Amino acid sequence: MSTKLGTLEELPPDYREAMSRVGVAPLWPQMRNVLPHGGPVPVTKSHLWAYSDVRPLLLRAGELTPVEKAERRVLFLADPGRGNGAMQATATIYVGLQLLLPGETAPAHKHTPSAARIVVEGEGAYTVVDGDKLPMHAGDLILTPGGCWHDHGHAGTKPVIWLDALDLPLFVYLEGSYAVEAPLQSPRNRPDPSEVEYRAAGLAPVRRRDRAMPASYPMMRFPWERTEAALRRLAEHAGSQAVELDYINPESGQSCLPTMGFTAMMLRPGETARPPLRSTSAVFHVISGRGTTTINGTTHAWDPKDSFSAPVFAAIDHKATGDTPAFLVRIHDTPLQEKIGYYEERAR
Ligand code: GTQ
Repeated sequence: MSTKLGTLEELPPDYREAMSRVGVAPLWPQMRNVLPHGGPVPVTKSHLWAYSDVRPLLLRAGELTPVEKAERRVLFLADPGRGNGAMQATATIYVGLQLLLPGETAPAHKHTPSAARIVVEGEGAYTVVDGDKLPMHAGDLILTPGGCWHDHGHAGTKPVIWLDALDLPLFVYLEGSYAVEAPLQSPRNRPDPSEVEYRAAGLAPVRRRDRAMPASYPMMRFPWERTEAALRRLAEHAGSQAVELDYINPESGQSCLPTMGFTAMMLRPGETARPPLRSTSAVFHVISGRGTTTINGTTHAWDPKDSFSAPVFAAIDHKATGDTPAFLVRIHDTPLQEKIGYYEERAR
């Protein structure tokens, strides 16, 4: 059933002109572009961004552009499938690497897109989210959900670099992306909820009737130390199963952000992993360890702190090549796709 559809050129010039004049166009010459048979044709092209390439450029931005002139000093990962300067790594995922130098602050704002950060390098930085001061240690996942105030500060002595993941492309597509600014927040003088209320998986604070329900985002910080320990323990009993943990909202059990999903993965030394084809695109960020990932036939060799992208329905094969485990975080859009009744997996 693959009838060849008519083309624009087959139509008489006067008819084509008449259509443009009234602002209409025929569907059939473009039908297969928007509804290809059998599966989508991804625009995203898989790419590896080596930290050793990006880091010096980011540090140079620290010399070239004061934070006051940047608001956020970020180099973003541009999908080669969309041409140079595309502000997205995949269809839905924006990823940037942000530099904050000792003593600098990035002013408070809130915006409609949601963000999460993964700390890549350096100690002493913090993000204040709706008044909670969240320390940033290597590997930590820190949420700044849409509508939450956030500013960044750095009380350490060496540059701090973290990865930002935002659902910015989606909000730009919705024509819904905007920000509001405010002065720096004065943080509460107490540790953030991940250190107090949500110390252990499966335990949540008792709420009295006279107390409001918890915020929709009760826990904004997921310390890497606990994530790695949980993965290592899971690995001891996982057999041939993938060692993976999703970051979730501890009160609702849902994904930690509305559209973006974050999944921590451990690859045991020598392990190969062959996930199903998924309808979600992804950006993988390497926390530690070394390995290779073959995506649709192209092999990326990765080192700690590198990031690489995978288009929708990509055939993915991971392999840990070092003699220690490799830890990665997969950033994806499964929560969005599930909400719109679409998420799909196909066996390989
Ligand atoms: O740190 O708030 O990479 O607003 C892009 C937009 C980071 C941030 C980005 C932002 C931020």
